[in-house]
Amino acid sequence: MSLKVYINGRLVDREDAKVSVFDHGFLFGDGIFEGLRCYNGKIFRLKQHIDRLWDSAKTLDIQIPVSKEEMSAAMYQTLEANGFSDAYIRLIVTRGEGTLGLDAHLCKDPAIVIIVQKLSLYSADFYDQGIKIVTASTIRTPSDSVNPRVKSLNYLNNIMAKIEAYYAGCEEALMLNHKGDVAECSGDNIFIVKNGKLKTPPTDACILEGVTRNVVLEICEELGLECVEAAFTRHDVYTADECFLTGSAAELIPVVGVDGRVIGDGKPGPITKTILSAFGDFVKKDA
Ligand code: PXG
Repeated sequence: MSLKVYINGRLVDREDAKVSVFDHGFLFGDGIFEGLRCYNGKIFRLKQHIDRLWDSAKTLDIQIPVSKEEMSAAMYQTLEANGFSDAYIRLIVTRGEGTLGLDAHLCKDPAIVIIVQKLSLYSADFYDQGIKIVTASTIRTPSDSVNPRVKSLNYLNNIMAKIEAYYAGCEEALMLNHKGDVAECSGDNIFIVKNGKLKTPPTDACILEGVTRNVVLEICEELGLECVEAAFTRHDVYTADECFLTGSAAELIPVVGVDGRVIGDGKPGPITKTILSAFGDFVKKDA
């Protein structure tokens, strides 16, 4: 059976899932998206993803043509049409068809696309042994440009950083902000651990406020682990005891090397493992 893709209220076969070349999402990256997970038939942190999508739309002045409830129902409908109870969901809203010019107000009908997929981003080895990352020369856009808190379709900055990681033989790229502080990775948020305490960059450090990041903050509170949202630099990453990344696709992945330096003893640390296992429990409990 061919994969069914949702486009503007219709479920179509993958081969027929097409949008107009005049769509500003295609012409300019003018749109927004979310990457969600469905575990055991329930979309994880659905409200947080939907709220973030609506916030992104507000800033970009895109009028989403359905209600939050309708959008949620459309995702469940797409999962059901494909018989998936565990899946990765890509939800996309573009500004819709317009002219070749930049005028956003000529785009009258924002388009909604939902793609569901079976997914595991990194191999099991990476979760057991950790990944290596490298600092990219491409920085996050400052918040007075398109704010990185907007999950827009324009991911070229992140893609450039990921290309740098590829050529450096690393799995992810560490991105700094315009102040030189650590922001996040190309598609994941970052946490470091030092002397039993966790740290992650604050939301004003030019990061996407990750849903998984926020779940980890909750888990730390539940487990009585101290975790602060505070600015830090690469020095803090180099000298950390442990480091890990978070994202809906990757969930939680240990980092054991950065810019050629070994983090801690070069193996996923105890706090990372504790949170990784708590995350698994959290997902099951929530699902
Ligand atoms: N930062 C950025 C820049 C992201 O794009 C995250 C953090 C994690 O956010 P959530 O809400 O998922 O915890 C993301 C996630 C990929 C990929 O291939 C990642 C994302 C989107 C598309 C692809 O790793 N976004």
